[in-house]
Amino acid sequence: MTQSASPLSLNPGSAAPAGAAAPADDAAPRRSDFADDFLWGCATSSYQIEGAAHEDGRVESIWDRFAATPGKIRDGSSGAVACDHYHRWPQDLDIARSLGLNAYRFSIAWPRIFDGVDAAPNDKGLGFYDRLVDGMLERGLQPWATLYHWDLPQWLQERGGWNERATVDAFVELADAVTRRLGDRVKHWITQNEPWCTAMIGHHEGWHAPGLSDFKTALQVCHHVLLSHGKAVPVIRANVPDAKVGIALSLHPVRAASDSPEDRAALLRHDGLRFRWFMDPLYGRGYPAQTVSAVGPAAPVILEGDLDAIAAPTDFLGVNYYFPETVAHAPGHGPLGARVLPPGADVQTTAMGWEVAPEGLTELLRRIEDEYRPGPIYLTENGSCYDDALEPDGAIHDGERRAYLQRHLGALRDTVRAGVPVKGYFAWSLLDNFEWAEGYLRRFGLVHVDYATQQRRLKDSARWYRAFLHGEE
Ligand code: GCO
Repeated sequence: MTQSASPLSLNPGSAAPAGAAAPADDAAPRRSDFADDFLWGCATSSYQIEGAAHEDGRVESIWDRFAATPGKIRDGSSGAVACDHYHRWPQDLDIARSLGLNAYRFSIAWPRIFDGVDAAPNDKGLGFYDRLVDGMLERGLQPWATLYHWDLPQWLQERGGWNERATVDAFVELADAVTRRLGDRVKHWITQNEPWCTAMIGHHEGWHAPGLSDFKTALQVCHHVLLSHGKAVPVIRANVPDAKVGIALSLHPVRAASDSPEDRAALLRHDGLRFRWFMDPLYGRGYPAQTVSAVGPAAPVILEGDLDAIAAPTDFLGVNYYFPETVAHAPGHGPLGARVLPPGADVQTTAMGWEVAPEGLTELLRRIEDEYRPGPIYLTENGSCYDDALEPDGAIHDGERRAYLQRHLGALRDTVRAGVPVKGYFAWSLLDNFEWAEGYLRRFGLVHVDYATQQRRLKDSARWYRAFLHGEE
């Protein structure tokens, strides 16, 4: 399949491009290329690493239920044990420190905090995060807490889940309880992780929990997830006056499959739903009008005040970047007759089949800066999956992951030099973990996990990141 590399200028009337003249630099990135206060982290999420599914009052999540449904997880597994991080967190944080990280992104498991029976939060659940946060601070890791990384309590799903407005209120209660407890120590808060995935993969494509396949529901869910973000922002600020609050979006740079008018029109339709449906309302522009009319009766119910709430000013934008998307006109495909093409045979890909495109990171971040000026930007996830081989001597020679990391940090350096205010980078992920519908078949970690023994081993990529962070690369 032929793919044109022609990125689309989607908003020609916007502000002048950031540092349009800055050239890409072929030299390997060095830590000293970045500001002294640049944040260097790894990212994780609760369901993917914690395990301890029944401990200390944790109740069932939609991912426990989904994983227990035959055929949903490729290897039939679940996050019930995962990396057993619930018990092994001191060792995991020791590893993070030994790499030279100065920040650590984690998420709060909602089913540990509210069980649907007691109105009061579960003290034992909060106690776990208390200890975890203290552990980070003792090791010089700045805690970055995500309030929702997809593990909705099943009891809320049974009341309609994110399709119901009441779940927005429940999320605000979660935000309130967690920030009251941790806010004296945690100053960086991410409300929602990747609303696209919650809404569209969980409720339209159906291959993530709760596994529904209804476009209208997905758009209503999306609205409620964005609303929950906006409504939580002032609550977090009230509890933590010096908080920095933001959201993490999964975004892709987009290109048309060809310069044909049909493919370019398909790209605009796709972009309206995949990118602007999130960025526009978050930055005060409401949902993009053309996309609203394109989705017709599937458009969400929006109550008075919702759009103002969603546009609550934030302190940073979190961007999760993995790969670019190439879009073709495809009548009858998806809700808008547009299709994301698989990468061509001549393109380098990861074991997920995702295109490796460090320059796409620069393109994406420059677009965000040019069109929205969101303030400080953090790369809250970026990483790669490869089929790692554990050598008899315990080594894992993941040269491709190492190159992916190195090349993306090079692109990040170029992006910062071009004037985009990126202030930190979180590699996905510290550990191999439960990769959702792919179970344990996919490894994204810098650190290898042997699931039979729970032994952790640094891969070559982790050793490279450590050397980079210690200024030895
Ligand atoms: C995300 C996902 C991560 C995935 C990673 C690789 O936030 O993008 O939540 O949990 O594991 O993206 O697919």
